[in-house]
Amino acid sequence: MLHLAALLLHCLPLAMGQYDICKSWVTTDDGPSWEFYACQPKAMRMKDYVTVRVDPAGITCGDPPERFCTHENPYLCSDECDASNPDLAHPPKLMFDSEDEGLATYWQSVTWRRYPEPLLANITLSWNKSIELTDDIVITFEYGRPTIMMLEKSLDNGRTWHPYQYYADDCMEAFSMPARRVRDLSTTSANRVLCTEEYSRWAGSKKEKTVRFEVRDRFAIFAGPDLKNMDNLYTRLESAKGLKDFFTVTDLRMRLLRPALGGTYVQRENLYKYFYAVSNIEVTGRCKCNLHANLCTFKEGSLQCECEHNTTGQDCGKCKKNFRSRSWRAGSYLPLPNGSPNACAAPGSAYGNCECYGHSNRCSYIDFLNVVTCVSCKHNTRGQHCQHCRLGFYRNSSAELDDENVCIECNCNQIGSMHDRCNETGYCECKEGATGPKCDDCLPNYYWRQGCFPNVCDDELLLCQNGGTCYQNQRCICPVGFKGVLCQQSRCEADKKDCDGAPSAHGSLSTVLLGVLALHLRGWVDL
Ligand SMILES: *[C@@H]1O[C@H](CO)[C@@H](O)[C@H](O)[C@H]1NC(C)=O
Ligand SMILES: *[C@@H]1O[C@H](CO)[C@@H](O)[C@H](O)[C@H]1NC(C)=O
Ligand SMILES: *[C@@H]1O[C@H](CO)[C@@H](O)[C@H](O)[C@H]1NC(C)=O
Ligand SMILES: *[C@@H]1O[C@H](CO)[C@@H](O)[C@H](O)[C@H]1NC(C)=O
Ligand SMILES: *[C@@H]1O[C@H](CO)[C@@H](O)[C@H](O)[C@H]1NC(C)=O
Ligand SMILES: [Ca+2]
Repeated sequence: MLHLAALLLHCLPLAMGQYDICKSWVTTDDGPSWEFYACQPKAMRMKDYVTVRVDPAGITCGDPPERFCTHENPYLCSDECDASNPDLAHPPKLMFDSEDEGLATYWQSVTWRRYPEPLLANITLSWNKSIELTDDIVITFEYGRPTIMMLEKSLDNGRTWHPYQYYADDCMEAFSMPARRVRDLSTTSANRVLCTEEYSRWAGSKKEKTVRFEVRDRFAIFAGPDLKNMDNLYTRLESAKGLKDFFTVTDLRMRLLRPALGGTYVQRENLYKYFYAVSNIEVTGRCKCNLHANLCTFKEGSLQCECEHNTTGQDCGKCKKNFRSRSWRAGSYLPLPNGSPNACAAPGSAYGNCECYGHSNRCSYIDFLNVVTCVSCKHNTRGQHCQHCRLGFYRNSSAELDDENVCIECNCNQIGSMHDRCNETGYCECKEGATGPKCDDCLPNYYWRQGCFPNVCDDELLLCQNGGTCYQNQRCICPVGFKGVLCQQSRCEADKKDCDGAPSAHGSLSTVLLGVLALHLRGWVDL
């Protein structure tokens, strides 16, 4: 079987499908060897791998059992939802089953019996895996599409959410946004989040059932109407910032904000015809494997890329152990048509095990020490294996040795610290009076003035004399007639006679204090 696979790989023309294979066994002048290509898994029906959650609790109909009507037949309310009867229940899983012979199975909400309180429901789809959308998201509503809804997405397994598209029969009224159509977007606005009125207007509940998130129309901006020019799309996906991420999701959420009304007004006397019913949610996409895998399998409840190119991780987002002689990189669609694998590499064979943790891709042999050492370590690392942090940096304890963020700058305050080095937890060594991890604070009784200086005066330690008052612990404000740092000296200009007399009783103390102060004040008195 393996032989056959190898043979097939060898024989299959590359043109069969773009980026379909990760490697092939080729014969060159130097003999046969593997050649590597950028590769990606096939697109799949992602609804088969999804976990769904519907909020709030109690929004699914049937507990207690409830009757409902339809817009077509508002006074013949014979339909019943009963969660305890499998034939009459409408649980969330019916949005993802395969429909037999046209008989729609659907999730259904409770009716709008609490009107005018809004009827709100969230349907959250989670994959626990990054997915790249390759076709439209299509949501099918039985009994009418919502008049207001919103699509949100997450890229980090539901930790943060972002608007993806707004839907309303009146965008201005519902979201204060002008109505736009995806078809009217241009190459520079292909990843714009917009509000559309195309899927919310009443057209009879049987006729128009679908709400779309138009992936194809956005692709067509680059690839042309029939998506014939995929090369152009792939080129743009590599070069336009944020474009790839725009089509990438780990989770999707439909926020249903107002049901179909079947007319302009809500008929209060018959609220049993207002509810949501979703029969299908189609999401077509491929696992995001960073162009390092062409297979994605469902294992232990989650999708996982089968990584090639000596990469590993759920998305092939890092290099395998012992293949870290250069930093990990995603594969690239460019140059066309086969792209670049950007494979992780084992340390060069010439230098047995020169491990640089991905911070250098060069090793050198130092003759007189008889060691092989990494050259030009990047990411602020140093050492034979780039395993230490440069001076002025410290080890990031939450990062692996091969992480680009492994070394964090000490950032010692230049004035407050002795030097720009810090200890293993990022603490700098402070000069006298300074404190704090970066030495940018002062100890009590010191104040900051381009460094920490002791207080000149305060209410406890050093009092201003002769009725002077302490100003911001920095200087004494002296009463008329006195001067000096502590107001210890009387002014004599007014009455020369006094100056000829003996110094005041406090003279000797003042002199001592002045001496102490002079030491501390040198730094700022003349500033
Ligand atoms: C739906 O989700 C949004 C966040 O995406 C949240 O603010 C809102 O309260 C949720 N609504 C319901 C009905 O759970
Ligand atoms: C998500 O996927 C990861 C990696 O496959 C797995 O370790 C984790 O248990 C999964 N989490 C959930 C909630 O399924
Ligand atoms: C990955 O490592 C294996 C050895 O385990 C090697 O044979 C193969 O060529 C490597 N692949 C790439 C793409 O470097
Ligand atoms: C430490 O490393 C982690 C993991 O890479 C990173 O998320 C974090 O930002 C790093 N911390 C700093 C301060 O750079
Ligand atoms: C770093 O210095 C701080 C403050 O002096 C100290 O609390 C901490 O224990 C030191 N860390 C190490 C690893 O020495
Ligand atoms: Ca169904």
